[in-house]
Amino acid sequence: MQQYLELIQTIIDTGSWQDNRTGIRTLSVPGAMMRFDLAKGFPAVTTKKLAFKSVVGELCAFLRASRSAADFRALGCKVWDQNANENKQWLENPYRLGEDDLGPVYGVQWRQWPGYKVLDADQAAQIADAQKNGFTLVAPLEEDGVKKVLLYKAIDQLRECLDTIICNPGSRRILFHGWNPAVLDAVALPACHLLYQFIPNPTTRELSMCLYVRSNDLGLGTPFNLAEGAALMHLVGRLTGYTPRWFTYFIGDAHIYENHMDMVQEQLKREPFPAPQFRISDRVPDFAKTGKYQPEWLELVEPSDFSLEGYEHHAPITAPMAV
Ligand code: UFP
Repeated sequence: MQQYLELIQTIIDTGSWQDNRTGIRTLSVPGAMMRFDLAKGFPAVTTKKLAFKSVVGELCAFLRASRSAADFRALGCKVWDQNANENKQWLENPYRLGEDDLGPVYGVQWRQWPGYKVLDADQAAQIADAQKNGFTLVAPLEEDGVKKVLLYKAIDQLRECLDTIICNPGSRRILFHGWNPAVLDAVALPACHLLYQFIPNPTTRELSMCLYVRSNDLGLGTPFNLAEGAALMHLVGRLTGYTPRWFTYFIGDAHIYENHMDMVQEQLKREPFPAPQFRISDRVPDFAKTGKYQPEWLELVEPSDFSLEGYEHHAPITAPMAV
């Protein structure tokens, strides 16, 4: 995790102070990148304690397309409580469905991206093709006097990524996106980690991934998001028969909140420990051993299926999350 500490140092050395919606200033740099070789270990922060249970709880909730902070809590992740129930703007939002609701956040977009097509009613071949691909006819429409039809499909982007890794690993189009412009007004928090691209190498059977995070809080967010991205690579690798390799992590706005400065300064004084190993329980089928593709395990996996082995870390440090 030397790269994480180096990025903190770069922000301290070269960043500029920025105001933002939270009311707590940040020291920020525009654009940053880290690249981890997962063959050398799991990118868990060691200069403080990583909230590993919370990380894998959130991942399981995303994989199940959860939109309620109660579901996240039930899986061991409390980080959504404040966003669901304490952000004034969200509390007043007409799309909020009541206590604990978050709107269609991350996992809903990953697994059930709302896809619509408006086709001319006389384009029978197009309509038939869309239906073959899982779109269902919702309603007839009329636009400028032209008869049309509206079709809908909840697109399971993540599942389609796994299918492509299995069937067409040479594809350079294996990605899923969390940033849906049509729902930005209807979520507690617009996606921060938003573009995931898998790059399998069918010769070496190694799976790499690039992740783009538009806005990342180095004190609290980055260690969490890094661990979760790496855990996802391990899970996807297990289900498709690949070994996780290069994890490249891009940040748009990389920042440290003013009230996290003591936390990160303390981390810079600490000597990092070697990277731990990540384990997934034998319960989760290994494609490389069984040769059987079982993508339904994306939903069946439980937080207790994930563990860290040999995780040595310094004392925990907490700091308030900006909401
Ligand atoms: N944030 C992260 N990672 C996440 C997440 C939020 O770093 O996974 F959900 C931080 C980034 C930023 C704030 O400090 O939360 C989101 O605010 P904004 O939408 O204004 O960028």
